[in-house]
Amino acid sequence: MTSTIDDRTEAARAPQGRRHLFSRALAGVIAAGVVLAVGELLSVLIDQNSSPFYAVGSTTVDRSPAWAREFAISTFGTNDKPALFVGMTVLIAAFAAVAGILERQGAPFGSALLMVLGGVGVYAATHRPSATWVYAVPTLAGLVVGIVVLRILTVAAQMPEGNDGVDSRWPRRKFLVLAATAAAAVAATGAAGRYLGQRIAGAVDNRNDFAIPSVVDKASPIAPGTDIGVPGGTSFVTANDEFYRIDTALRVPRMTTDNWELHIHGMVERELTLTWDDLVARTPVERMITLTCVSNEVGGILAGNATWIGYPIKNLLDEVGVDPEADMLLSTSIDDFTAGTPVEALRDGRDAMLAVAMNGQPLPFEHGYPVRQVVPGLYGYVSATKWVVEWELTRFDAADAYWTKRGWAEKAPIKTASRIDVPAPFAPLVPGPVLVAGTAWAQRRGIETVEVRVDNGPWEKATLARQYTIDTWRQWTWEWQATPGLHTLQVRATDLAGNVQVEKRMPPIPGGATGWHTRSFTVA
Ligand SMILES: Nc1nc2c(c(=O)[nH]1)N[C@H]1C(S)=C(S)[C@@H](COP(=O)(O)O)O[C@H]1N2
Ligand SMILES: [Mo]
Repeated sequence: MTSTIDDRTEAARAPQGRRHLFSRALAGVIAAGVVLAVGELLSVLIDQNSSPFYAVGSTTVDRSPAWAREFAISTFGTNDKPALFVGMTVLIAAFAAVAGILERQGAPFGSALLMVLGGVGVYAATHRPSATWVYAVPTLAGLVVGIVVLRILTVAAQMPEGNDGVDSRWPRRKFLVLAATAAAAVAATGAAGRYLGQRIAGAVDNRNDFAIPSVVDKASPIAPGTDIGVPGGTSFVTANDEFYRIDTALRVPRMTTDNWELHIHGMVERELTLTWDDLVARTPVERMITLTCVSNEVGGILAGNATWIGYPIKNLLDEVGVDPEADMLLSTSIDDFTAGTPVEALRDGRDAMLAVAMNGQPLPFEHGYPVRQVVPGLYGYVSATKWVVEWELTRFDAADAYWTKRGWAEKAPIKTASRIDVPAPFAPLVPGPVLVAGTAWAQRRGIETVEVRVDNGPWEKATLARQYTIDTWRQWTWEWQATPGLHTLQVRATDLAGNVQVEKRMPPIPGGATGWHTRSFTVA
């Protein structure tokens, strides 16, 4: 079948060969795209975990060791998911291009390679939590269509070109037409899959129709002097669309209040399954609480403060009657993330709640719609389960939660922390008074003092904004008489329990980073 090419002179063969190589590679990439798109479309009918692309991505996330998560978060921040998708796409495209180049009419090496790729998809899909053999169907069907496409494109790419100038244009044009058709099909199928997925859930409408529960036990108003509004500083309340997002969900679960239920079981006197109506029949409270991620580096931005409306967890625990031997509430989300929270922390009087509203809005899908946990004083991974659907009362010596299995600490109270927000890094400064400002937090303990020092000089007390509660962060300012040259500013906080922020630089694993936030400035 390559005889036509072999008949040519050396001179004619070179560009021809390169073009064929490109066409073949493209054919492989398109075929792989078809596998994924068809898989995606069919997964809509089964479960998003049965989509090959999603399943492989989620498996990668779940099987990543602790250092890989820290690398991803410290390198890409909250863009860790797009980064994973881009990485996967590049890898799959490279693999598929090789498959396309290897494919021959009589020797389907490329098809074999696609099957290997498909095998990875089938493996990932059928090994997702709660998967059955049906989860293999989208990938397998995609594989069949993808291989057919690869065969057709390979034949088209190998069409002998006529010796006269007119005919020789046809095979290439035909290939281009086929390629364009396949690409359009890929795009259309992918889009249809995504669209259908969202529509079927009906979640967007459900959220739009959501009625915020009315609350009697409201959060106290923000007194003057709490949010001092330094230009460029961190605002006291974090807007929902600016609130940091950290989770393992490659696709945000789109639940509705209709399909939400919380099943409470384990070491309890009475099992209980709460529907949405059951939940909202209870009495909600409104509180302002600052959340913090254990992966937050010293000076990092993985913390946010919001007003939450929710149902006290303590009341629900009282309802089911917790066995005195149970010391852990293992909460599970719809996508099988788990957190282990000390029962003690849920009953000691702090405002631990099943939250349903955030800053006067229904929870954004990214932040757990329709129900998530909010527990003051504990890092999110041990307490803040979003899309929560199951509670098991158990023991720390009997169960391990998602991140604990991967090397993080079993219990994780938030560490006393402070950071410099203003001036921004590399801000051009001139000698004279410079307003330095920032935030400090020590949820459950509260901030007592914040101190700043320049070039390792004596610590000087910053001016604190009014403390809202011990469960929220606190703003501070300090006036610096800047002199020309390069200077290093450092900040540390002391909480109301007398703990000085730990100086020693430690990474986030296993229980949260420590160290004093440092920023250098050139004053000219
Ligand atoms: N379902 C689910 N809930 C989760 C997580 C997750 O991966 N899945 N991550 C936790 C972590 S590590 C943190 S820090 C908080 C972050 O909440 P946010 O994204 O609303 O800021 O959610 C917690 N709840
Ligand atoms: Mo986190």
